[in-house]
Order: sequence, then structure tokens, then C-alpha cells
Amino acid sequence: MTTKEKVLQALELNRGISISGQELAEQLQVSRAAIWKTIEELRKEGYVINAMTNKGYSLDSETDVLSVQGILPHLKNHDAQGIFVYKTLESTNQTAKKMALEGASHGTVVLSEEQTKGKGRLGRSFFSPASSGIYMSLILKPNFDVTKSVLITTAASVAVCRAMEKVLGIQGEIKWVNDIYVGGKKVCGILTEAVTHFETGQIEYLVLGIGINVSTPEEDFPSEIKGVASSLLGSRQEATHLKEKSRLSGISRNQLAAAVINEMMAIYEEMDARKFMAEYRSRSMILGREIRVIPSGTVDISEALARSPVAEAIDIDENGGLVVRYEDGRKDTLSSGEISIRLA
Ligand code: BT5
Repeated sequence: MTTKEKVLQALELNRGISISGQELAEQLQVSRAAIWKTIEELRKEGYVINAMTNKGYSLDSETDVLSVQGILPHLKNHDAQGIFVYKTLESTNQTAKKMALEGASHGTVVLSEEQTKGKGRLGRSFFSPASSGIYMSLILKPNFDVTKSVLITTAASVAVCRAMEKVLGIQGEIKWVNDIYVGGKKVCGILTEAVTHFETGQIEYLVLGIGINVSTPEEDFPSEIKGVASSLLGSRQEATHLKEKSRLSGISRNQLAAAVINEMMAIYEEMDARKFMAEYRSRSMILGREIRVIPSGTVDISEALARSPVAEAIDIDENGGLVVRYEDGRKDTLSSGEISIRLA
């Protein structure tokens, strides 16, 4: 670890509590001048560090910069070697896939403060502005039958909901198959991609990409998604109350990111047993409701919507398939990736 990383770690571990320059210098075996210089560097990177005479330095509870040192104190069973935080990337999934091919191990996590080419499904894009979201990718080496890898997205939706609830007390609803909604708007999208062996075509790794809008103000979303996208702290109903709560308790994106990683790694261990399926169903925003099924790849969605038959979403089966019943009584099971859904 560099001196900067060590100072940051000490400040993150003592969030809101002052540590003297002398104490830091002794702990890290560097001069007090080196500590002062490091504090200045961190301030330039956006960390709000308070300095009080006779008390020392403390990381302000409002500081919200993603870092390995900020995530680590909240992680169960993980080490710094497996976490990579970037200021900007085209896409964390893209970088994670490259790292997987270069031999990165199971559980490696890639995060970025912003993405310039954030990916959605089917060639769509995911809006990923700087400093207000969590854009991360987990490299997973399947320890189960890879035909079940479609269930990773299902499991991840439950993991994100659990993390949001534990850290912020926010209840998310899952819109089959990969979106999380709060207050009727999308706050999170998930994209799982497979990394296959060059010659055998076998799935070697899965890259699980999770994008969460944390504090993006509603007015900052591009016009085409303004009406449908929102963020956890940026939605009007929640904003005042939650912003105050997170400010007071120092809840940061690091903490939420760590909670998502913890929940995902825990759920991963029970993939085969599929215990999370019942929770996925109970958090579903579409079960029991009427939906319209649109073939994937549809360009003119409004035209397809007008033509598509109304169906009732009646179940989500053990493979993550959506069981629907059309008005004429016919039943069908839709598999992920083939359709989009609009609530009727
Ligand atoms: C998704 O696709 O929602 C999957 C998004 C996955 C993003 C993560 S971020 C980390 C990792 N690295 C990546 O490059 N990607 C992953 P889909 O279901 O296809 O939804 C995309 C659609 O959601 C777009 O066409 C927009 O309509 C809408 N959208 C785009 N950006 C959004 C945002 N920030 N919040 C809510 N909705 C958004």
C-alpha cells in the first residue's frame, strides 16, 4: 500500500473521528510533513478532511468518494487485492471481462466513478454519470451447472434489494428480469455476460454488472429516460429524509457497494439450492399484474405495444422463466433476454 492508501484507510476506519498528524506519522512510519502532503493530495481528489487544532484530521461524514479503502471496512471475507476502483472507464463489464481473460480470480470486483460507454442489454446503453452512482462488475467463476447462469441476474436482483434495504431502509421492487424499481422508477439495472473459452466455447467466467443510481438528481437524467429513471437519494419523495439520514450516519456509496458485494457473494453460495427464488417472487413488481410482451429487438416499441396481447404474469419458475397467461387462456413461459415488458 502507498502512504496515500494507508492514510485513507486510517481515515476511513475512523470516519468522523479525529486522528492527530503525529499519530498517523508514527503509525505509518513517515514524517508529519509527508502526512500533511498526503492529506492535501486527498483533498484535491475530493475527500473532505477536517483539521482541528490539537485534535487532528477526520474524514467528513459527507465525503462520498469510491475507494478500496472505503469499501474494505464494510466487507465480509474479501481482501484489497480483489477490488479495483477507477475514476473513469468505458464500461466496468468490459474491463472485468478483460481481467477475467488475463486470469483474475473469482470474486474480483471492478468499480468506476463513471462510465463513458455503460452497457445495457441488447446493445442498449446505461447512463453512468460521475460521482453519483455505483457501477460495478463482479467476476464469478461458476461453481454450478453453467446452464443455470441465467439465474445469476435473478440472484443479483435479490442481493441488490437486500443491500438497499439493510443500508438505506429502501424497499426495491424487481421488474423481471433485471431491473430494480423504487417508487415506480428504475434505479438499478443488471447485465450478466459470459466469458467463454476461446477453443471450447465453454463458459469460463461470468461478469455480473450492476449499475445503481444513488444520488443522481432526477433532472440530470437524459430526456429519453427522465420519466422512467430515478435514483435512491435523488427521487423527490425520498430525497430530503434520506439525504439527511445518510448525512448523519455517514452512509456512503462505498458502504452500499460493500453491502451489495457481501449479499451477492452470500447468495452465490446457495445458487444451486435456489433459496433466493421465493424472495425474488415476493419482491416482484409484476406478479399478478397484467403486462404486455414485446419481442426483443423491437425498434418501434409503442407500435409493438399497441399490437401485443395482454397477459397476466402468474409465476416465475425455478429457472427464472416468467409464466404468463394470455386472455384466451393460453399459458407460456418466457425466458430472459427474449422479451421486454411494459406494465399494461
Ligand atoms: C440494464 O439494461 O439495465 C443493464 C444495466 C447494467 C449496467 C451496469 S453498470 C456496471 C456494468 N458495466 C456496464 O457497462 N454495464 C453494467 P437494460 O435492461 O437493457 O436497460 C437499459 C435501458 O434502461 C436503456 O435503454 C434506458 O431506457 C434505461 N436506462 C439507461 N440508463 C439508465 C439509468 N442510469 N437508470 C435507469 N434507467 C436507465
